[in-house]
Amino acid sequence: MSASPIETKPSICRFCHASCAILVDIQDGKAIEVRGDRDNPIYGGFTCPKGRQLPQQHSHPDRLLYSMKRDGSGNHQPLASEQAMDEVAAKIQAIVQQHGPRSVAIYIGTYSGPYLASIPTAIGWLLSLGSRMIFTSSTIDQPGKSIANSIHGRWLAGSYVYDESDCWLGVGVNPLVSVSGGLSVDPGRTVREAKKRGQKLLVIDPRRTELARFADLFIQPKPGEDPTIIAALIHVVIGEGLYDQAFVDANTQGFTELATAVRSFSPDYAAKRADVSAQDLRMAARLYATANKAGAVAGTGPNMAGRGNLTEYLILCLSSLCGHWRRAGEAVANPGVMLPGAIPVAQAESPRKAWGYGEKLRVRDFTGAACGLPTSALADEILQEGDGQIRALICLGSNPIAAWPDQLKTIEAMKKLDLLVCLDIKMAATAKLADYVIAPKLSLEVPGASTQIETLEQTYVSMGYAQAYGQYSPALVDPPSDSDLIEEWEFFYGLGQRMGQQITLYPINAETGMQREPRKPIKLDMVDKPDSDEVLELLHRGSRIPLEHVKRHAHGAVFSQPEIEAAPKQQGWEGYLDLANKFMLDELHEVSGEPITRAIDTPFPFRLISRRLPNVYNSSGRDLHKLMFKHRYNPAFMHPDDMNAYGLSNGEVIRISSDHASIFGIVEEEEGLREGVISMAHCFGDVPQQDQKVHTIGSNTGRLIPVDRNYDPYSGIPRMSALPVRIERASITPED
Ligand SMILES: Nc1nc2c(c(=O)[nH]1)N[C@H]1C(S)=C(S)[C@@H](COP(=O)(O)OP(=O)(O)OC[C@H]3O[C@@H](n4cnc5c(=O)[nH]c(N)nc54)[C@H](O)[C@@H]3O)O[C@H]1N2
Ligand SMILES: Nc1nc2c(c(=O)[nH]1)N[C@H]1C(S)=C(S)[C@@H](COP(=O)(O)OP(=O)(O)OC[C@H]3O[C@@H](n4cnc5c(=O)[nH]c(N)nc54)[C@H](O)[C@@H]3O)O[C@H]1N2
Ligand code: SF4
Ligand SMILES: [Mo]
Repeated sequence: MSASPIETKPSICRFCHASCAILVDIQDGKAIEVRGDRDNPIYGGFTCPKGRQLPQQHSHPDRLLYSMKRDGSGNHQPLASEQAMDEVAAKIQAIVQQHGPRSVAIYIGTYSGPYLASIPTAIGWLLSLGSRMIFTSSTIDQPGKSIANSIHGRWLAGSYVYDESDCWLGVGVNPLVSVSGGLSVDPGRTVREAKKRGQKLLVIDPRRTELARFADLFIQPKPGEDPTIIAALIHVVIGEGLYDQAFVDANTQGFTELATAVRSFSPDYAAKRADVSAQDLRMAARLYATANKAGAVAGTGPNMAGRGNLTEYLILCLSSLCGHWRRAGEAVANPGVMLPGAIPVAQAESPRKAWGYGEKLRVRDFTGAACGLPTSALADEILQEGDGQIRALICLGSNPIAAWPDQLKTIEAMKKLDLLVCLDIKMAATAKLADYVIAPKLSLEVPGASTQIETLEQTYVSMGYAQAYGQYSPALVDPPSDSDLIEEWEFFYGLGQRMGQQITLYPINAETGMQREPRKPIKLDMVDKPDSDEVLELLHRGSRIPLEHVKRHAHGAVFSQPEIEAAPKQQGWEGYLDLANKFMLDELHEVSGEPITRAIDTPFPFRLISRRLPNVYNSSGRDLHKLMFKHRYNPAFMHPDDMNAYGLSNGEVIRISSDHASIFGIVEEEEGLREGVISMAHCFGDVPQQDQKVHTIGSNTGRLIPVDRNYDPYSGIPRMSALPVRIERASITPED
């Protein structure tokens, strides 16, 4: 029998947020190979190993083909998706009747992003139920960004993206691995092209990262010292008169207070404290301030290492001092494709309140905040009995047991729930404890669009596309035969239908980025169910380029005409950017009062820092053999001198202990690390009963992190990087 022909179709990779343009070979209705699409105008054929494993992900033997229900003995049995929705709806109704809508919460994680209808439908459903208990992974990621954006104010002509900047400052961000931080389109090529143009790249990271190898200036500080370092840069910019006086006078408030607040952060002081060179700090400040166009991005490291709001706030202040915002008469990078049309104006929208509103939590005095409700408090909100206790949790493309800080508390909380529902493609650590696991379709089985990266502009400074780029992909393949899969949005829609609800899809509120035309909320037809393409159309209503135009370009396109320039400030406009938020300057004052310490002199002589690995995406990818060919665990990377001091060699098992818990780690040397630092990826391992399998499943760094100490008062994020730990040799025989 001859093989059936192979058909090749363009699409969008949705293994991670980066939305790379791909070509998919399809045979007998199945994806068999994925590669980069060279005909795409911006991605130009780039993919990473994860994306190329999409076919294996789709046909993985462990992939759930049916929704599952936990029986009395804790085992899961398949059930029809309609039946699952009937039962979950009935259970939620009963819980709401007895305990009120607030007892129902959702936790939205990374795999909600690629499916554009997921988040709006989930949120629309919950709000219509009367609950505002919406938690996302953003508050255990880079919550400092949303807080800082709010209290600093927004520049309505937007920021400069990497591709147009003459100088770029990356603080604890590693786009060459994370495809994040404003470099989501073929980051390697983007960096090389910028270097060719003469861009000055400044990198601050305790690890000589893949990005740092391209840096003109690499500063390798002690972890957790970013506020001090950025304050020192501001000290130099002000002290040497390098700031943009006209911009500061016209658009900011608080210059004098900021200048006073950074006075004690001289380069010499910061250098001593962070253990870097004072001359490098001066040089970094000069390069950044004197650039024509510049951008600065902090990543997860500094947001997790304590005082993340302050780091992010000081970075915004630094950019505002230097006037590094898009000016009147300059063309915007992306007038908008899936986003509404830009109406950029070179003026500031004044600061907003960043916390102290909305829902009040019962633990640690948390309230609603610009970053959303603190996910780090969710386990306690579930565990703490009494009025307001959360009893039902729906996890949307998320995995609390792998991802949340304080893993042991998280496990306890998941077990305590009256109802735990996970929408997951496999029996992940959290799904294994769920009452219901809803099995979704995977990316190549559903339509999608490149909207995710474009929309980043509205939350994160200096992110989004550098061009008016857009792509749409139809569903390319059918789900495996003999399966019963639904899309995530259909699950929430199904609950809404059963519970007699009206679901409304709300547009996101831009907190940064340039001003754009507003979008309207959309009421879903709850009688005549729309199909996924119709929902996509609805979600893109008001986009500058109608989705149907984007659809005409199967390989994606750049829609740049007409060029849009930032308008000058309106007469009498009074909006301003705040350089002197009281809470932030008080916190900076606290920093200046801290003693300069050496970790080595304490019972916890190492600092455990966060990092990402190229071939996994948080807890996804670990089960794909081609991605984990070297090892299936998350190595504990250490400096060779530290390993020598402990007599350790590659592959040896150590016990890593914080003042909260212990985990195993498998040592691997990395020359590019600072001494005294252990660098380890998150979202590995499983429940403690599986700890001995460290060689095949790795271990969970989240277990080492307490949530009720050293936490941020607004976002709740505890110290998840720069965590004090000690190590000792351990012995474990590898299991298979
Ligand atoms: N210690 C420590 N902890 C961390 C971090 C750290 O650096 N250090 N990083 C934090 C960050 S930045 C984040 S964003 C969070 C991540 O937090 P989460 O989003 O909660 O964790 P993920 O592992 O990304 O969970 C994704 C889940 O979605 C499932 N999945 C995969 N594909 C699909 C799909 O197509 N559809 C659906 N419905 N599900 C799918 C996966 O099997 C997995 O269970 O972790 C945080 N936790
Ligand atoms: N391949 C891959 N890509 C991913 C992910 C993945 O798991 N794998 N996860 C995705 C997610 S959810 C997110 S949020 C993004 C995150 O994207 P990034 O923020 O770029 O994440 P990382 O690559 O971990 O880079 C963080 C850097 O912070 C440094 N660091 C740690 N502590 C400190 C500190 O105290 N100060 C300073 N200055 N630096 C510090 C680390 O050494 C590391 O180089 O990546 C996304 N992309
Ligand atoms: S970077 Fe992300 S979107 Fe691009 S190929 Fe890799 S996994 Fe897919
Ligand atoms: Mo993240």
